Amino acid sequence: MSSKILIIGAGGQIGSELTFKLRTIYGEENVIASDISYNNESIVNSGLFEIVDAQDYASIKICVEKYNIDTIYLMAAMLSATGEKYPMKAWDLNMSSLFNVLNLARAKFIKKVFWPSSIAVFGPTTPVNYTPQYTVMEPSTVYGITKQVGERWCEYYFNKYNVDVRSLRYPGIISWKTLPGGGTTDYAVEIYHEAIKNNQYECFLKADTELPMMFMDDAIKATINIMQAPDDTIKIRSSYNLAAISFTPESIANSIKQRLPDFKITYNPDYRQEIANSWPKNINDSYARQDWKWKHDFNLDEITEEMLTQLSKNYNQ
Ligand code: VAH
Repeated sequence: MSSKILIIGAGGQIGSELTFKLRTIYGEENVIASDISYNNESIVNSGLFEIVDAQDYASIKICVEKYNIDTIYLMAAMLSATGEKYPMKAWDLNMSSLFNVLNLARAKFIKKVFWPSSIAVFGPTTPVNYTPQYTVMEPSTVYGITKQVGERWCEYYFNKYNVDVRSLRYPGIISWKTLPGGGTTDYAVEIYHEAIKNNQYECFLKADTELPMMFMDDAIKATINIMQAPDDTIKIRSSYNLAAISFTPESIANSIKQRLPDFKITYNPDYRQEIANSWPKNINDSYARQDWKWKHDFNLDEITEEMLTQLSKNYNQ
């Protein structure tokens, strides 16, 4: 019998694309999208949708029982930049939503959980190059703290209550279908929109700020892969390092200039520079590649080609 899946936070950047992908794999009747609002009309109007408050255990449980859900992808969170503006809201949302879903699994209302962590779990004392799976982790953002603590709780619920929770430390993710919100890596999405609209972009990070990044298609592939992997191949129940490429604002601008020679980038670093400075430049994801055969597909120029092609259509250019 097919899985019955609930995506919490389906209106967001990753949640929306995950919803469409899961619908093609498991069938529309087996995938329920949910969010706190009806804002993402493409999600609301394209399949089963429910209003679910990730911070309200009863709200999630009602939906789980209504559709006989067995798997939850918890994609609702407050990201790094917004989290620094509203630290206690970020803590409350990111932690209460995780506990709600883990406790539903502990109580056997559901069988399986996906929960996204992030390279934001690493901090300024973490080795920045080829950052290993196991290393010093002193995150300096609230978002990073919630992800570090969340990883500890995921591993605890697996060891103590045998909850099948699986997790990935996502890098910055680039996509064109749904705008990201409140992230430090969002510049790598904004730059393509501005290139198409105005042929110029003022970047809020310095030119040489190297960060781990990934195209959305790779992030969705990794998420599906880890959730479909046989139980005995998942050796890490905190969260797996996950990597594809790393680049700087300067290198993404140079990639764009190969298609748009007159594109201009300027730099005006803001508070998000300090956040980016606390994160690794690139990630060692050898455990994911070894345990459940992860491999990425998209390099920077392929991402640029796809982003500019799709956004040109969206802006009717
Ligand atoms: C953020 N996009 O910028 C997220 C991500 C690695 C960064 O977790 O906050």
